[in-house]
Parts: sequence; structure tokens; C-alpha cells
Amino acid sequence: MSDSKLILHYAPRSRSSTIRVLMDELGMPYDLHVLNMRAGELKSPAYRAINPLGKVPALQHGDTIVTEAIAIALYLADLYPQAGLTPALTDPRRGEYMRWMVFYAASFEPAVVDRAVGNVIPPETAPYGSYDKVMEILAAHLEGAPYMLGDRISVADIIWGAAFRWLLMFKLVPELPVFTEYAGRITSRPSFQAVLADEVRLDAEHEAAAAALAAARAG
Ligand SMILES: N[C@@H](CCC(=O)N[C@@H](CS)C(=O)NCC(=O)O)C(=O)O
Repeated sequence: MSDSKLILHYAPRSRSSTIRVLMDELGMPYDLHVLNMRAGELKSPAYRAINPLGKVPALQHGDTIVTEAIAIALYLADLYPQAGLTPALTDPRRGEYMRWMVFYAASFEPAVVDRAVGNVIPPETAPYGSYDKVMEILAAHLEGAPYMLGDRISVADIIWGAAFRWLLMFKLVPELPVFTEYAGRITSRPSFQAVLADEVRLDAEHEAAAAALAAARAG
């Protein structure tokens, strides 16, 4: 493993929160570069040089920059297998792990976003088939076991647990007991609770800073 420093480019209450929790769960040392999304810091030229999309998360590891939450999660999981949350290449669960990590980014998120904005795409064209089918598959899968890969928690659960918590709040996934119980099981962990508590403080600071900036610009 490279011993270069890890820097997480992060803004509270975003996909980068999940990566912050994951890094804490993996027990890795890292620096947090906190950006104020409310004040437009993600769109600064300096940050766009790191992620041209102007979005978080982004990870810097020495000279390597990784963007996309799922790519970052896979990268970190393999850097810190000693945490016991990463199915190894030889683990029989590895295929299923890869499947659910990629399903998250390639099928689940697009299905949820299309639903949220009212995009109706024929199932033969949509990469995810249909929103209802995606939810049906996930509900059936989680009915069978407490975690995505069975009886043991893995990196996949940090991703999925955080997503269900967030999307249940915004009513973007069906309020089924299987989803609420799963989200509660994962996000009641101390790692999530610590980050969520810190984000209340950070977000209030960011809101005040953004308001002060707007007032200064107006007057
Ligand atoms: N596909 C990206 C999506 C990242 C993303 O949409 N991040 C949001 C926060 S959850 C963001 O940075 N939004 C700020 C903006 O677009 O101005 C990923 O998975 O990392």
C-alpha cells in the first residue's frame, strides 16, 4: 500500500458524508478538506481542478485523484482490507460485492433520479429497467439477510445504508419496513452517528458563512 496521505474533499450532508463514515469505519488516517457547498466553493477553479464536475466527494491519494463515490469506496476498501469490511479477490462473496456496488451507481441512482424529476424512460431503454423493478429486487434481497452480502457487514452496507436513510427522508424510496429497518441497522452505528452530529455543527457554520457572503455581495 502506498503511504501517501489521503485527503477527502468533502461537504456536509452529501455523498461525501458516506465516504467520511466509510473512512472512519476502515480506521484509516486522512485529512478532511471541508468545502462550503452553500457558499459555492465546489465551483471554484481550485476545486474544479480536482473534480471538473465541481461535485463531492473526491479523494486525493498522493498524485492520484479518484472521483465518483463508488469508485472511491472500492478504492479505499481495497486499501484497507484489514478492517474486515472488504471481501477479498478470493472471497466467494467478491462477485456479489462488486455486483451491488456497481448496481448502486449504474442502476439504483439513475432510477431514483429519473423518478424524482419525473423522467419516464421505457424499461427497454433505461439501464435499470424500471424504478419499480429496482425497488422490488432490493426489497426481496434485503428480506433474505441483514446485510447486502448476507450475515456480515461490508463496505457495500455503508453505501446502501446511507443511501436508504437519505432517500427515505426525501420519500424517494418506498417506506417499506425492510428498507427502514435496514437503514436503521446501518446508520445507528457509532461511525454514522458521529459524522451526522458533526454535520449539524458544520452545516450551521456553512449556512451562516454563506448568508454573510450573500449580504456582503448585496451591499
Ligand atoms: N456521480 C457523483 C455524484 C456526486 C454528486 O452529485 N455530489 C453532490 C453532493 S451529494 C454535489 O457535489 N452537488 C453539488 C453541486 O452539484 O453543485 C458521485 O457519485 O460521486
